[in-house]
Amino acid sequence: MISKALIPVIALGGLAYVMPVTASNAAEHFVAKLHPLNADKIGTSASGEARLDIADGTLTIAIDLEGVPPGLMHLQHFHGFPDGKDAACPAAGADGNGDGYIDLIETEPASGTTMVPFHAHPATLEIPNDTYPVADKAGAAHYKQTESVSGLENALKDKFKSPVLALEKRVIYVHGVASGTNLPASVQSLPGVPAQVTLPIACGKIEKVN
Ligand SMILES: [Cu+2]
Repeated sequence: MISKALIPVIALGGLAYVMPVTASNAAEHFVAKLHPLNADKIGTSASGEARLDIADGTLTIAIDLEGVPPGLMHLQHFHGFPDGKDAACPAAGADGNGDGYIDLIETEPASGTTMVPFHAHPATLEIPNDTYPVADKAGAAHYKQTESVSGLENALKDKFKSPVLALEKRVIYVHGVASGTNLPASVQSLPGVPAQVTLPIACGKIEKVN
């Protein structure tokens, strides 16, 4: 039988292993409050929060959404400028062609380009993918994924010559309305991708928190 007198000794021994915490493995935390885009046009107001945490070389991303068009998959990414310019969500004036919609192409001057996808394999940087989250019938969607920071940085270096995550300089976008949604032909998208898939429905600036 183990004497109770031994327990404090064991506890102290454990403490000695936990003590040498250095700055290099301190966790970093980021949050993006996601605000609706095009809500007056699509008839639903999408909002939510993204949390990004970096610890021990791993990025953990969690995104919770409500009010998104229900029952369909929503593309979500961080967008930004590979040259390090600070990205922002679009102002109301971003609707350059005046059709009442802020489409994906019209977000580029403020927000830059699509960089990292939030689906099952972010470090692939593959934008077309069928593993983005699917909203439930009530318009809620939840996403949680981990990815290697070095894997992401290597991929960013290869694709954009920009080997840094620089999360505070990025914005998060959520996209997509039902495929049957009637959009004017003036709503621009990526080549070969229906505007319904890429229409921005929420955006939030990533900010560092303690
Ligand atoms: Cu995007």
